[in-house]
Amino acid sequence: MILCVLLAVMVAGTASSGTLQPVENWIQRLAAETRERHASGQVHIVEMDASSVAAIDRWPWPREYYGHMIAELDKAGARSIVFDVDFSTPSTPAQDHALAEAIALSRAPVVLPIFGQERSAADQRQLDALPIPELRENAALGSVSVAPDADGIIRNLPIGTFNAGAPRPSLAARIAGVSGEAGGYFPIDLAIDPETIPRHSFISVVRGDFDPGALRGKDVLIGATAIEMGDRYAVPKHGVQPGVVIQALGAETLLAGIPWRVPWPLPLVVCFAFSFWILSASSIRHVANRLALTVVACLAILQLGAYSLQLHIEIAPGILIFVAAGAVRVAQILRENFIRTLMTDSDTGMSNARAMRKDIAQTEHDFVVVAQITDFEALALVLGPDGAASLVKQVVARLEASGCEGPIYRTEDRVLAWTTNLTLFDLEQHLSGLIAVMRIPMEVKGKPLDVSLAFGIAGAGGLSHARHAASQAQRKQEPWIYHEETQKAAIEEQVSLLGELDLALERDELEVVYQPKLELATGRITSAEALVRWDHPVRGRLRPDAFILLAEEADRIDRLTIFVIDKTIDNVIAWNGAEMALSVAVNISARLLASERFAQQVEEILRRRLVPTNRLIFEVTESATVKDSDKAIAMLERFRDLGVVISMDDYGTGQSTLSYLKELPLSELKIDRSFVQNSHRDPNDALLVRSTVNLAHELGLRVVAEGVEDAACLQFLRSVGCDYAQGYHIGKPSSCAAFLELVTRYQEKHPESVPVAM
Ligand code: G
Ligand code: G
Ligand code: MN
Repeated sequence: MILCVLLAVMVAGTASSGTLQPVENWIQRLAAETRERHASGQVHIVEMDASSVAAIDRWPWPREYYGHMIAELDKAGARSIVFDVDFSTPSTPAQDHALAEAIALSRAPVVLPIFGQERSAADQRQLDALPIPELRENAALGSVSVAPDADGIIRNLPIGTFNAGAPRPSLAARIAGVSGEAGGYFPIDLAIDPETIPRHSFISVVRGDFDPGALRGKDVLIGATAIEMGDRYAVPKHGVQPGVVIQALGAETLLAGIPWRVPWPLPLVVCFAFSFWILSASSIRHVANRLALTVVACLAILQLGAYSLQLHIEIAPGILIFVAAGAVRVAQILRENFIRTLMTDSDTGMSNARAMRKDIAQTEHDFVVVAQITDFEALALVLGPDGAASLVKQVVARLEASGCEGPIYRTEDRVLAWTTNLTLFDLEQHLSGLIAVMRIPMEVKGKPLDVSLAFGIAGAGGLSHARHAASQAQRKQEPWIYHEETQKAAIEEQVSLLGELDLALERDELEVVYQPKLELATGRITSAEALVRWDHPVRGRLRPDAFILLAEEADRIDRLTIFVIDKTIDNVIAWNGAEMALSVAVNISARLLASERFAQQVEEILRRRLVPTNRLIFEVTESATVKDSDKAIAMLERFRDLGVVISMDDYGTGQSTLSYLKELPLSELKIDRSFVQNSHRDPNDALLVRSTVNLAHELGLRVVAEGVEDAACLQFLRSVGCDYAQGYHIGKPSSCAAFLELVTRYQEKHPESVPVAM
């Protein structure tokens, strides 16, 4: 809006200073080039041409010749007889008299010229030249003054002028019989072809050698066309023309009606309104189209106006505002494009760090999250540039599919970043979800790839802090790290959560749910995994990854685990009493394997409660046993001696070899769900699952596959001889009652199965 007004003011300023006149002239001339009109034939020219000059052979011509001319024309019935010949000085009295008499005798009105000119180069006062008194006695007077433009070209003729103290109509106005204001000008209609104005040679007319019928009722203009007589002016389109022809063109113009000049401010205002349309174009092509359309429309209106309404529209400022608007818009678009390129990662088309810095300065958010792709450089080397880009896009797609709302930026080759308004607590949940999702291998260019992310979290606007935190996380092999200040906030949240966890443990607010394990040989559910849940009064039902880590770090994990074990034992004993021989697995955190206090608590419980042997399973992870190997093994052996079955959880995600596992007092191996889930369709996973089952059997271990999500997967596991299956396909973690219902349902389906012996 402001731009438009500014443009309009600038254009108007230029236009009123007259600077645009050459442009206006050029456009008008261009428009006139394509307009053609025949003269009406009402105006005839009698040329004082070269052959007349040759025939009369004297200069000035004796005035009786003009007298003869008047007589001949009058006889032929001319409507008016108009001279563009200078009679301002006397010739011989006889000659002057002869002409004066002819004028007096003529029935058709005779018009003689009057013109003003500067006295001399030094004295610019106007000197008026009138016909001598004797001649003007019976003649009308018409002004033949012309006013060429600054460039010496005649574009306008006067309607009338002030000469000798009185307003005088111009010759053209006299012929056309129009009246107007002295000092007013009208534009010559350049469409009229001067060649179509009928002409007669002076000498032939004087000799009576012409067709009198052709001149009946016509207006006849007499003037010099012979080159030696000078009196020539330049007009647009038609070049240099004799003065008389220009007068005739003027007369023809006025005969069609007085041209109406539309001064530039009006078209400028109209164009101003339309310039918004150009300024709102969205691409350079649109600008070009709209500009072309508007300019063509201007020219069309110009032409149409000139043709049908004799309008002379001053269009240049209007067109200029279109051109200016177009230029401004193109400049804007180029600038926007440039900025967009600056803000775009060229490999992926994603927004880059520059874009993010700009955006996050303007949008409300609580935290900046950075995800660094581990070993990106190595992956990029293997995949090539386009492979690397497609890898990044896949990672982004996963992030988005896992609920990363808001735009994700690629701030560096291996770095993705976004902002979030989640609380730190919810953010951590989200990030653990993302880490889990990333465990599923990607496929780029047909190659399966393991991609992992390290996260950095910082407060609002802290892109580089988050970035730094992410690279620390990668170095320290932690899932995420906070930038210091954010850390404080995170700790505060955790401290309050910890207090609540203590309270929940005290008030018995934690619940244990059971996920069934299906024994493939019998088709029965013979076991379950106990998974803890916390119904938080504000945050709703919390899954263990929301608080297990906290419990571990705040040294509450033993208390929590003992709680779970206690609940589990309650159930196992109750089920046993109901003739249901079900075993239950409890997850044991790594650090508990180093806790003497925990071991004693377990011993105490098992001594106190009569748990059938082998009904309680402890699931431990590889990393738990690797850390302080000897101590962990000793601890596990202690548990085994108490009648607890030891199971290796999440097998496949760590580094340990099966031969190392031989050292451990294991009875069971759980293959991690990231391998199981796709084992029936991914040959690599299939190979891993099959060979693990075989080797585990050789070591005397039974094998549990976790994460079984469909029947095809279950079928595959049967085919490779896997012992147990656990996963959503069989049953989700559910309450004790729901779990028992499921157990019963499976038992009814397979009643003939052998009883479980464990
Ligand atoms: O299905 P669920 O979201 O409950 O399990 C998430 C993770 O939490 C699993 O890896 C599981 O091993 C762990 N987990 C569940 N319950 C307990 C528990 O009582 N103690 C420990 N240490 N980990 C648990
Ligand atoms: O690490 P652990 O094995 O203790 O983990 C058990 C976790 O696996 C729980 O979070 C449980 O909800 C989840 N889980 C169990 N079955 C399936 C399954 O079929 N698919 C997926 N995606 N997760 C499962
Ligand atoms: Mn487990």
